[in-house]
Amino acid sequence: MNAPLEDSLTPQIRVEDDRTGLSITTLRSALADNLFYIQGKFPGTATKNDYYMALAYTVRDRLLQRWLNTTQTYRKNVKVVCYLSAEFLIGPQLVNNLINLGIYAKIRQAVEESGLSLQELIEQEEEPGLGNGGLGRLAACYLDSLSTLEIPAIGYGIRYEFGIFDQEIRDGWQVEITDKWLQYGNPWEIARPEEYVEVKFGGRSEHYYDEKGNYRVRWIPDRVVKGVPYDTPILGYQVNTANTLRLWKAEAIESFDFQAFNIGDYYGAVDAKIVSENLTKILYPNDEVIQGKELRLQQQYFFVSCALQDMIRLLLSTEVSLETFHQQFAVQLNDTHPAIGVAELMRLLVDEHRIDWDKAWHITQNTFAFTNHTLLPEALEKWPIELFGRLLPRHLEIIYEINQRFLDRVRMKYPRDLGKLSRLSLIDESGERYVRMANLACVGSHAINGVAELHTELLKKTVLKDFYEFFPEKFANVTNGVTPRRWMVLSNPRLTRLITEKIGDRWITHLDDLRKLETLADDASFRQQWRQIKQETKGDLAAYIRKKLDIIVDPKSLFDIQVKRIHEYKRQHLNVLHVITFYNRLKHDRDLDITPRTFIFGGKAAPGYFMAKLIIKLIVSVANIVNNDPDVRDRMKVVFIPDFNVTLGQRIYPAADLSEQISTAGKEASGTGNMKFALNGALTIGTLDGANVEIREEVGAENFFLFGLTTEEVYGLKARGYRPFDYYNQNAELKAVIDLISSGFFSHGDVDLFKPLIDNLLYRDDYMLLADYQSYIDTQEKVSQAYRDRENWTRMSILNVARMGKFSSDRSIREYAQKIWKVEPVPVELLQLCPGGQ
Ligand code: GL9
Repeated sequence: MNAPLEDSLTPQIRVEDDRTGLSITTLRSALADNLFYIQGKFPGTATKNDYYMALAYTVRDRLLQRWLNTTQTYRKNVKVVCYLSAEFLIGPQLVNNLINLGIYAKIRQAVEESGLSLQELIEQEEEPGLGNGGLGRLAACYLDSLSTLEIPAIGYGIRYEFGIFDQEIRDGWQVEITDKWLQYGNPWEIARPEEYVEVKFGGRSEHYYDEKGNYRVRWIPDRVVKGVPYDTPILGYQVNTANTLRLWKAEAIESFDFQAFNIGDYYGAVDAKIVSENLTKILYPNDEVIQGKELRLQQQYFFVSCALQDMIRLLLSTEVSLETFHQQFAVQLNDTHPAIGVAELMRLLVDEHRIDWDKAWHITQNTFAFTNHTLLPEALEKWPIELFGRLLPRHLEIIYEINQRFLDRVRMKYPRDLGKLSRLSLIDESGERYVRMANLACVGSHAINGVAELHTELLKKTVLKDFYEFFPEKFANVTNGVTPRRWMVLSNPRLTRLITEKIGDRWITHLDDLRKLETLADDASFRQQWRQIKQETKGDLAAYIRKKLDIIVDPKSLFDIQVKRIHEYKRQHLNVLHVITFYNRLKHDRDLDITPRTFIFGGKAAPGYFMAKLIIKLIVSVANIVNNDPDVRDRMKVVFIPDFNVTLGQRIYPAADLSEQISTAGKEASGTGNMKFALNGALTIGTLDGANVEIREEVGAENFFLFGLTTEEVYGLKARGYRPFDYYNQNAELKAVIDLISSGFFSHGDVDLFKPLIDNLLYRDDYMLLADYQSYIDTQEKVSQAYRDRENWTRMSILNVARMGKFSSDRSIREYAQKIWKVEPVPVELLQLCPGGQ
């Protein structure tokens, strides 16, 4: 593969030495030095990983200048965005940094002249899987855009020792393997042990009068954990800004628990260390619905407290009054996971810094803004009062106080409306009592946003209806976006080169420029090049599939791809119903003139989500039958690609012809995979859900394959009484598909294996697959017909890409900056050069 782009950034460093120089000679010698002095290896004994590490350090050296200068700039009274997220799915760093530094081509030359293959070294990198899916990846795209737009920002999160599990498929079932991403070292992070903070847990609060007779509260914890920050630079695209992703690791405090309680008890002392360090050991692998586990609440509080203490320290180091906190920081809550921050900031301001309640509340409300990421009602986070009070006794008191003051206002506005009161309360008292984190986030923030237009509208009408009626001015929409650097320049170098040849490279930071491709859609030779590139990229994916799975797929067939977390609402099993329908049609008419397809699936299931795991088993079982049936050979293949992650996404999105975005209308908040596919020239088959609605609006209805019920129709049908069995009974082709699964045809005669799935579809079908089946099948037939007219398909593909400008995360971040954070770009100058520089 060639360089995604020619290097264009001239370094402003005057002394060319091993650490900063960019000549090929210097880069080669830096690589050799790092191999020797950092990895401690001679070339003869060095492993591929040693070379990868040496290269990574060579690159890191070359971005430190920008990173340190950025940090300096932010000490000077500028408003900083703090993005609080339990997940950051940043993906591999090497290539991204090469591209953003503009040194990809040079490094490739230096590496190759050293007798190595850059591609091989790139493949050595373990991606930090510190997220589950869309929500964590969105946080990473936003960090990229914040830096590229030169907006001062810090991402705060958790340095999980084990990220999202690696997925293996054994006998068709998902098996989870521990993700030991740190085992060979992480060259991109720098630990800052001297900047540790202490986080308390448990115990009780003590109310007292201070020396001046003021009423005070202090928290006497029964456990203290140390939070140690690890920093990763997030370099913007060809700018000097390199913001910081600061992730916290929990460690034991030796002086506590240790000496005082365990004199002579060595094992007990080590126990304390283990208990503390367990806090940041593992990422919870659940998507959407997170169960109320105590360790999870500990994780949330831990990183949020670390972050807020860090901000306060930063601010106090500049001699600015703490009362300006909200003017110095805009803190975004990525879902309710960090919502405890509202109570924690109040505690820090009131208890520890002695600011009075009203002033502290003003600061708090003006600091926080809250993004909701899901409409699934079962996903609303709540914590049993007993658990909450045991872990965070002072925060529970603060939450009661916030609630009392808030409910007083509610009573003023709605006298005698007890329903309102109980729905808005921060405490759920309908049965066992719970703290409601979404309510805390709404009350403690000045802005609340959904992640796509439809989603925001539905929030206002459903899960946050009462809050919308009470605080309409707080609500806004910010439609999600994805970074074109990773999701085009890095992952699709061929298309990047073609587009840049035609319209220049400004589109990389101003994605609306892609509009200039519209007229080229009518240019036959451009279409030929476009097709050629898609063909080659599909060839690469076909080679990967053959190597990893020993399945031969035809790159000339239509690549129909669904990759995302496995979830019933995302309806991978609706896709399977189409696969089997397609298969049955071929079997019944062997001469059927069908458009050959390769059906590709990928995605992880939450380890405890039985139905999702059964859906994977179904996909793999269908694949095994279909791929070994000579009757359909050359006309269809089914592939489940294991271990879908960022790295694999980079291979897969660019190779798609058709993007499957088929969730039940009203369930997917936005989706971001839908954007990555379309940006890379896939056409979408989709429902009117999440950001699909806006994608269709942008690309034009004629360039989008729409099917299925609308949200209103879904609600209406549910209200009238949905009877999935009737659809089964009345649709012969659907019945044949379901009966084939039930018969054991895909399960070696085992008629029980898929029964839970089938029974669910026939008698419940919460996600209305059967209601949408016929519409989906008919639309898939249109897709097949459209693909036969390759010229027109290419036209539609080009127009899709040309009209994707809106879905850059740069646009999303600009909206957050203007509407919510009130922040401006602060360009970084490379004033203070590195030691040795002049
Ligand atoms: C999600 C939504 O389900 C997606 O529709 C949305 O695009 C992203 C980002 O806003 O957030 N919310 C959520 O909990 N997840 C999402 O993907 N789940 C995971 O991240 C696994």
